[in-house]
Amino acid sequence: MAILPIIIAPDPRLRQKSAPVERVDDELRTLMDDMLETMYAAPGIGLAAIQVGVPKRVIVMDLAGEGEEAEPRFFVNPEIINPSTKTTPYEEGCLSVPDFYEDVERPISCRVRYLDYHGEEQILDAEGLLAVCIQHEMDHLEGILFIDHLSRLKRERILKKLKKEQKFATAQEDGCGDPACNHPGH
Ligand code: QAP
Ligand code: CO
Repeated sequence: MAILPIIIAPDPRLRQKSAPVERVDDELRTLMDDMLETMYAAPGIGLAAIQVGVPKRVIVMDLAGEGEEAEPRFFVNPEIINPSTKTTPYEEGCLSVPDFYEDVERPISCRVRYLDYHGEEQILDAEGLLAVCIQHEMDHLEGILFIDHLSRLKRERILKKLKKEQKFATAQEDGCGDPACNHPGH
């Protein structure tokens, strides 16, 4: 198992559309295991493969609370069958949009068809946090982030702050502590 680096917005790789998985084999299970370990280490409750740079339709999730027994879930090629017309807001975050949390309005429940860890077809009726999380993660497969559901002003403000933080982090790594310094090669 391995902890993989998580891609942070506004990295263009997060905007790629993920491709369907052709077969659930040991190589894919290794990716799912690594994604789960990466998500637990963060810690987070859901992670899509594109967040670790792999444009495949794969999601891992675990909604178990602290002190509860782990409940890992794996979704390969998920499809939403019948989202409810009734929607509700939920305050979402994202490992690729660290430290920002905003209300997003989504269908309150949905049915999901997908392949599990063993490649078996499953159908799941999701509601509550499970429904929010599966819809958030399935957005990632289309290159969509939760901030895309916000007003343009809010989204731009968040992206600007993220960009600035990353510039600062890169400058520090490269031995220059000045956030205003953008000399090439520094
Ligand atoms: C998606 O998000 C989600 O900003 C999963 O500093 C979120 O695991 C679905 C996280 C809310 C439904 C409701 C975010 C960790 C984790 C951060 C996550 C952070 C550290 C987010
Ligand atoms: Co996310």
